Amino acid sequence: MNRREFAKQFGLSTAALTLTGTQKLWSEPTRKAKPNIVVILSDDVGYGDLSCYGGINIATPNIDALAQQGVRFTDAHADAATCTPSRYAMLTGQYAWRRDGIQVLPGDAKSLIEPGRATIASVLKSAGYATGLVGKWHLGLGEGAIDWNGRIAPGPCEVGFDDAFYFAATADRVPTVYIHNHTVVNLDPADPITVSYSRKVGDEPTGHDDPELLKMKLSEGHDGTIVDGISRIGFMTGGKAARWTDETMAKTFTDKACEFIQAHKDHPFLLYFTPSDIHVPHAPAAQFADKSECGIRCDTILQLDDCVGRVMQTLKEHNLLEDTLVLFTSDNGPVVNDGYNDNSVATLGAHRPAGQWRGGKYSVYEGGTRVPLITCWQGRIGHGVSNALVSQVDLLRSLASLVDARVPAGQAQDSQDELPVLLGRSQRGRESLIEEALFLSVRTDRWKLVDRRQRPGEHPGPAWKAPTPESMRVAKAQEDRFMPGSVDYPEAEIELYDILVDPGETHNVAAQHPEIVAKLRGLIAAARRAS
Ligand code: NG6
Ligand code: CA
Repeated sequence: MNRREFAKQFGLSTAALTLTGTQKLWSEPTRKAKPNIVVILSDDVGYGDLSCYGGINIATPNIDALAQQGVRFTDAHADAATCTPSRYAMLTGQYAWRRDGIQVLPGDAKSLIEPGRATIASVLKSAGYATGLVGKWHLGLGEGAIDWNGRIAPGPCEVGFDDAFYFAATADRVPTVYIHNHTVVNLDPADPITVSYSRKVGDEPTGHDDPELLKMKLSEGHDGTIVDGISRIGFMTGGKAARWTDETMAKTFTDKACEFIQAHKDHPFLLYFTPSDIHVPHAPAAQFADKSECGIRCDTILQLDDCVGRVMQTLKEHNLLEDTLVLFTSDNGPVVNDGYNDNSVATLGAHRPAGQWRGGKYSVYEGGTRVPLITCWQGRIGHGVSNALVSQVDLLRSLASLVDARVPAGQAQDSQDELPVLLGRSQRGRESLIEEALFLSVRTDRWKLVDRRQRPGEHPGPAWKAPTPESMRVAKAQEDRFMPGSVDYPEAEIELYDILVDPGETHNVAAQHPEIVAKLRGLIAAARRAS
């Protein structure tokens, strides 16, 4: 299938962007010298999860409205197939695989972003922006042993956020409490919090010992402390008054996001809004439960869409739509069973979370990192579809360029100024990008190379070993649990796919194109040397 046929089949538009309004961007003074920036980074939302991306049996009218008024990207990438490395790369403009130890963090992990490292927040702050985080953090806190009852630092406020309302890691990890800047919200000093990832603390029931108490059964891991009928990864005790309710989390975060907009409506601001949806545990508010056609996981998509709608409505109410660049994206590809038996697999029906791409979250294939990305700035940028190759690692320099902020020397080494592409003025995206899952891969507009000898980290792990029939069976069974019908299991040491004719990554053509293999492996080697 060539690109045009492929686009036709999957409802993608190959038409050039409508660039009406784009010229005005640079010639007319904006009402504000510096536009507000709202980055909405959703969790585990796949390419096929939104109706504007051709999602089956799902309706996301608010996100679709962004796409109708802005630019919808078909080849946009998170930098990793899991959250922590992906978010690190986006915020710092540095590929996470350059450093050791950047993997999905427990809730008590220490702060990952070193003091002094530039982030989108610190760069925009230096240009006079008010900077806010609302939502999931998952980049570590403190310097080692965190005292949850005292001052929690360093954290988001030490890397550029003026105001941060967040939780530490994921909704399925302890501690299940909100933090505002440096302290746990609603903490009763008489009921102090203790957290451990290595041993049971306190005497509360756990998923392991007391499964009969669960309102949502676990399928893997997640057998620690039961909070609100759902057992989590890790153990906690205390902090009863501070614990969140899963079903109200989306509303709580969206309320905070809207309050931040309102409080800063007269001053340029960056809002980094990171909803927990649609990560597990899937526990939507009653308003959304059972409302979708594809099960509880899809119910959380409806909830996410509603949150996006509320943020846009708040911008509208304050007359800020023409002063605000909004970006919507996701931190990694989709997963269906991520450790809880919530019936998501059985109720999925025809919905295909990763769209036409192979694999999903955790996967080295396109489904792991090819995510929705929409940019919207009413009346200021063109609207249409862009097939340019773009990466979240470029946000830092692109946004710095937009607001004329200085990026400190030696920082954000992997970030490129791709502002014209993000604003729909150019369709010429990146020449290449390196992505990480368990292994590194490299993409150009045409090719994708997976190199199983290259592992993330400063000191890449042991060289790849050829799979045995048994190891392939185990890997395949594991993948199938995450994404029904997945074909993601180890095949060869080097894989090369011609994405334009083989978007599903089914035919490894490495043997036919040794020169392309050498060139792409050379790109990874050169990037590693530049560390
Ligand atoms: C995995 C968890 C998964 C999820 C993921 C992080 C198990 C079996 N699986 O280890 O449920 O929490 O980590 O997701 O415990 S991410 O989107 O933050 O990367
Ligand atoms: Ca994620």
